[in-house]
Amino acid sequence: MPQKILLDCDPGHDDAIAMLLAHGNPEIDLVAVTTVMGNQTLEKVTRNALSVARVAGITGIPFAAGSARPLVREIETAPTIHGESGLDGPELPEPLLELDSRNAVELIIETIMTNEPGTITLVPTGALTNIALAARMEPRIVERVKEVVLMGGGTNFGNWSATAEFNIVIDPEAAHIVFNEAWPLTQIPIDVTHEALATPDVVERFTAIGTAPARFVVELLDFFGSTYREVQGFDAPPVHDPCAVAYVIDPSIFTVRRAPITVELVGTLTAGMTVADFRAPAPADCTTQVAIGIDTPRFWDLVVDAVERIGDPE
Ligand SMILES: [Ca+2]
Repeated sequence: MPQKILLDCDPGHDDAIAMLLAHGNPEIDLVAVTTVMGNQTLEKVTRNALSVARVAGITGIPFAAGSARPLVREIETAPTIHGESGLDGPELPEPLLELDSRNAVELIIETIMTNEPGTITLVPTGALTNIALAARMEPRIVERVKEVVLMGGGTNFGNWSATAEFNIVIDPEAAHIVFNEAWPLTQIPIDVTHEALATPDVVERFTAIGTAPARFVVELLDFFGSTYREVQGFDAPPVHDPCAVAYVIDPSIFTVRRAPITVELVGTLTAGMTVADFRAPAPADCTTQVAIGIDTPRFWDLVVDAVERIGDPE
């Protein structure tokens, strides 16, 4: 049986590729997509999600928009990395799907409460605002979800500050809620996603597929590669978000370590940092774990295979 996931995202180049992986991989049943401000404004990332749905041929599932700003802090977006649209590079087709009338938070709650307990995995690849609000609005989702597998944070370094990663630092209060609920949670931090690099040989594999969705990926990676080179000094762009989907498909691609993890809210140099306590043994009631290693070739095999399987939807 394919695993049911709800993808909560802010597309975003790597979010778009996470959508393609979730849609194209036969082990995953993508049941809903929700959006949250982050890489760009809520309006822009929501339109991007719907455009990607058209490129990938995703139909018949709800897409809902959620939080337009963080819980406490002022909104901060990432045009230096993702461009003015949030998904600069490829031409973004006019969406065919209509947005669901529910708020993302309602859709997250309804999806978890109307499916069998232990069957829905939440995969957040943006700020954790929607997920935190859902946990507060309907606390029963915490024991009813299968797992939360999120991309965000850094164990040993940051990318938006010296110590903090973008998804967490733009809404650290929301992240604090999500990391401290009692649900099983797997963190995929930048320590491992910085090894998921779209090197020229990877880009060549997408080029060789020759379909419209594959060309879309190549154009995404071209733009993402240029900003990562200029702004962050990378030779090839780290493709963060599909790593969380890949973990759901095949956890053996990652090495994980069980540890209590929480989020710094008050540090003058460390606000928004995820703090994993690696002192052994982890407490018996610890429900969190963090990825500390990735098998990068097997990760790319999954993504290339998924894009190949999507074919040419239009
Ligand atoms: Ca993202």
